[in-house]
Amino acid sequence: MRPPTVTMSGDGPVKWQPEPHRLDPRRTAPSDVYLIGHFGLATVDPAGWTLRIDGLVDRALDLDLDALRARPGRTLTTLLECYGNPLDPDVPTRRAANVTWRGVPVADLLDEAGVADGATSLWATGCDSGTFAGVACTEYRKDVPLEVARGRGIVAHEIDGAPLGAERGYPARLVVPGYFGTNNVKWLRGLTVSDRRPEHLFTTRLYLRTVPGAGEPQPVRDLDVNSLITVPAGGGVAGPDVDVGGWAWSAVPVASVEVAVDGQWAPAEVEPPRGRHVTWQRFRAVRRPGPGNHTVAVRATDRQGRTQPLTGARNASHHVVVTVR
Ligand SMILES: Nc1nc2c(c(=O)[nH]1)N[C@H]1C(S)=C(S)[C@@H](COP(=O)(O)O)O[C@H]1N2
Ligand SMILES: [Mo]
Repeated sequence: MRPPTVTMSGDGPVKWQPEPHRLDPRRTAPSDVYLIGHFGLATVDPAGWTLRIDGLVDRALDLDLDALRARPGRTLTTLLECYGNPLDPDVPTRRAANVTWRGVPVADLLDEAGVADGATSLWATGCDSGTFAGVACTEYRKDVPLEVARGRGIVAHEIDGAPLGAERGYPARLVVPGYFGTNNVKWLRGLTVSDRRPEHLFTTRLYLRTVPGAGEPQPVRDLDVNSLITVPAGGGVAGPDVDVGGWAWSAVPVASVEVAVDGQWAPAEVEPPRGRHVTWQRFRAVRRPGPGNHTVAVRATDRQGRTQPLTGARNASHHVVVTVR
């Protein structure tokens, strides 16, 4: 197989995100979905592109885009959230979106290839390459536990009913609902079944963290508990009532949300979880803080009892400053 023609955008990492108030609709418009490319953005010529499924399989598969699209697809809506800059992992970046994807279940592709006994890991490789943190890489690569990829992963080729754009990972990307964005490999060219984790900048050197109860740092996978204020946008508000709203989410359902005005926390209303995959839950609170400047903050607690920290963490409480007239 000849490699596909890939053109990199060229000026190093790409990062873009919308203002939080643009995330108020339940489903994020594709043009409001934040954008990350460690090496820049890749443009892949579909003519020479295939998705190769290989490694510990009975028969390797090479699927071109028509073959992928011809397979039975599944549509799902789930949360996409960036872990943040892996070189600065405690800084909140608040890059999140709720996205509808369509693609082919990883399970169907694995069944067709036939997975050998003893396989535990699925390596996902992108077409992009370049230098990140001073390290030259011949590809972007991540690995996910085989059973998780089989249980809920899809190889997505559509976003919101249209082909993925180049910025979103065209021709195809891996989507693993409930896992941080970094695992959702764009410009996907390979899925390799293995019995071990791959050594790579983005698997064993970056995107690791210490978790309670585990000695070794663990790869960042399951989403943290987190939330975002989408209204008010900050700045001036009419008052006297201030409507506060936005989204809360976690790898498990969110149990409660609190909203604070000037440090006084009180419960907010939060809708029940919906859907089969991790998605965000709307919260709402009405406060009457009186004229003047006020800090409005949110924090969520999930069903595992995890609460967002107020400061010093990637998922620290989000706040806006409003002036009530
Ligand atoms: N091939 C490839 N896939 C990638 C990345 C990348 O740099 N290269 N960045 C990852 C990160 S860190 C995130 S948060 C998501 C962002 O997806 P989006 O740009 O479609 O929002 O893509 C992931 N997949
Ligand atoms: Mo990310």
